[in-house]
Amino acid sequence: MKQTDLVNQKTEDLSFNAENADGQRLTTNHGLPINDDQNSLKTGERGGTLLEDFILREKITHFDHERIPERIVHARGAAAHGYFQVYESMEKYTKAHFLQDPSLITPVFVRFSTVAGSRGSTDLARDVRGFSVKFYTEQGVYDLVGNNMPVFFIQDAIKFPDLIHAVKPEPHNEIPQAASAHDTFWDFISLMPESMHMIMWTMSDRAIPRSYRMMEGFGVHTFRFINAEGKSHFVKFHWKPLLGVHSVCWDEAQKISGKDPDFHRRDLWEAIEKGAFPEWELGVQIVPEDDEFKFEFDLLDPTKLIPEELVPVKRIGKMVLNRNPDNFFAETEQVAFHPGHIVSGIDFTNDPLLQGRLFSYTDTQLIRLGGPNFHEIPINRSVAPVHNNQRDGYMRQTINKGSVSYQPNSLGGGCPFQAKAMEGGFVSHTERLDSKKVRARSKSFFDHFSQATLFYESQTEAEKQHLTDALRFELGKVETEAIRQRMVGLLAQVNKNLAQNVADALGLIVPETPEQPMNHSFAADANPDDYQPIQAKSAVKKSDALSMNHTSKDTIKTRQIAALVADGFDDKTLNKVKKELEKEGAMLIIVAPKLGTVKSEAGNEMKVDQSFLTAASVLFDAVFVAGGSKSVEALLDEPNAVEFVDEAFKHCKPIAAQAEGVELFKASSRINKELVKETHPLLGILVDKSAAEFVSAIAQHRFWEREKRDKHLK
Ligand code: HDD
Repeated sequence: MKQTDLVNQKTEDLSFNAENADGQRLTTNHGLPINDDQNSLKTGERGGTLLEDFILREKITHFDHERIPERIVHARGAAAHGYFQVYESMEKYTKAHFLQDPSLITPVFVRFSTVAGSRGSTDLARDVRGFSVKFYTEQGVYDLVGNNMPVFFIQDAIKFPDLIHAVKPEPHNEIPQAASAHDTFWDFISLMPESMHMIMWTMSDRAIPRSYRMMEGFGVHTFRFINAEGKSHFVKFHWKPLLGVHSVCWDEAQKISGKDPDFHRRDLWEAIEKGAFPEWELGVQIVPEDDEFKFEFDLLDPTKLIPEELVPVKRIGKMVLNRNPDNFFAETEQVAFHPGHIVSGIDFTNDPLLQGRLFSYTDTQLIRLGGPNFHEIPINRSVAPVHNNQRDGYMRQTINKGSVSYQPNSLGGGCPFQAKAMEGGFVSHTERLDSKKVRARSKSFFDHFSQATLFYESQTEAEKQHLTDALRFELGKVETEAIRQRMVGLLAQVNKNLAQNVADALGLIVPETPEQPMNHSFAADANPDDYQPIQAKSAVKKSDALSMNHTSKDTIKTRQIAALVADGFDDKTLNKVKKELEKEGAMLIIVAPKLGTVKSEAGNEMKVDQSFLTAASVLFDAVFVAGGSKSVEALLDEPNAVEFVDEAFKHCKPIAAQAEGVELFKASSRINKELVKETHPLLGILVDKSAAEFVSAIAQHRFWEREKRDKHLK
């Protein structure tokens, strides 16, 4: 069966609500055919409109109510349908039905998002990305509501509203949109040492992905797998993209935000439309219960990850996204995720961030979707049968029959009856709890820096440079000097060189003996000395998995390459390159001074895909300049063409030229003439090289070696 033909259970279920107007008459919402939808009912052609006009009223009223509140966080998103299949039965660890049988296909709906911006904001903000997966399993809906970073800013859900108030646009002037580079965010962070590990992630290039299809996903919290014997193992969830993990650079991100604020949304949509279905493997890190206290960090602390060197990630299945939604509002906007939607075989831990989330998500859907029946909205509807005694409420769709809506009952024959555990009935994991009721934080959560240091020190020099520059940018936008100074103090706890490099750019100094960072996560009456951060010794000094440099770089599938041409170009070589790139699953886009067609030096016509007015190098992964003296002459006369190459070079993308095409490189003010003379495959600059060499350069994604470096990036 072809994957495109895969009609899964959920697609069929959604089709019951699908509307198709092909060949149909226009009607009111109540089915009355409409004769005139162009004019309202009036007292004479030039007279007032009549209140009687029910067609006008219905149409305008519906329009007036078309919007629902956007999500308080993760408002901007894009989603797709697909399926998941496990590689081998996981029965040893979990009885979750969808993880037992490799031949079982489980439908999924996946929504990616940014966190801080509103619905209309740019895709390319420096931000965490949401990665939510809804599995429509035969035993009910399971939601894995994660992010593209494995840790979080805060340890306790009670701080979430504070975090979000701090990062959202400032309340007096609603500035800035979709950006953390402002005073309130860094004020909060500078007083929250527990956020430092997450700050390393958000200041890294992970916060500006090349594509949703090239991001990792993480469940963040430690969850539990429960097997048929009731035995529990701790588990951390990972999504590993088969295209590798790749980012853009910050200057590029800012430009893409202007050129195409829908860059990620469009990229996901187009890839699926072209049949290049994005794929991720589901990975798990499994920890036996007996090993709960084996680590120097607490498994319940969401600001910590388990280094893959300590517990390897086992890849247990694959997810493929193969269908775009039919309607953005009905599906992407109305989908309601909830970490509390679990299935038998999966359970929670006492992570205090997770525990708070278990309350928040239902609560938010009640206001966002308007009532308690949001589970009946087609995209949220379970494919497993739903029977219970919950009734009524706004917009109820189900017509429950009979007089019985209570348990126990005899009039309904005791139905719906409770399910035995062996029949899939959910049984909460039994956990021994012998404790006092306290409003407090565990001391095992007090090491705020060692994993931040581990992250920073696991990065390559280029990645450290980008992280340093991101902090310089963000703190450079902060107006209150005391906040910047506090941040430098916190960074000094992570890595002295990092703090020094950031401080230099801000015109600050790192104190010889930095002040003990302030922790504010304790009660008014507590003694602050009892709550100061501790420094644990990390069992791992460097973790390759934390650096994107170690990601897979063996494919150019779906990469977009711009070919710069004008009349008189050499089509023979261009066609060779095009064939080779397309063979590898990439796309060559013809960019020329104007739309229409270009004529090659051999007199052949070629369709132009984009002109220099609509295209920009930031929207591509690599650039090829075709040969042909007339073509190159025309391109040299086109300032946008020279800028195209110049910018692609600046953003460390592979650039290739054939024959006279090299003149465009020479015209660039940035490209060092010496580099062009020699041609440097190691720096991604290719002149008169084979198409195969170009392919392997594109697979490298970026050549950060081109960038100038700061000293002391240790
Ligand atoms: Fe959350 C949405 C991920 C902590 C409260 N969250 C939301 C979405 C994602 C996450 C991906 C978008 C879902 C969608 O696409 O519709 N959130 C996380 C992760 C967290 C996290 C990975 C930490 C590990 N969230 C978190 C906390 C709280 C919330 C601590 C509240 C105490 N999150 C919400 C929310 C949202 C939400 C307000 C907004 C829209 C929605 O739920 O449906 O309830």
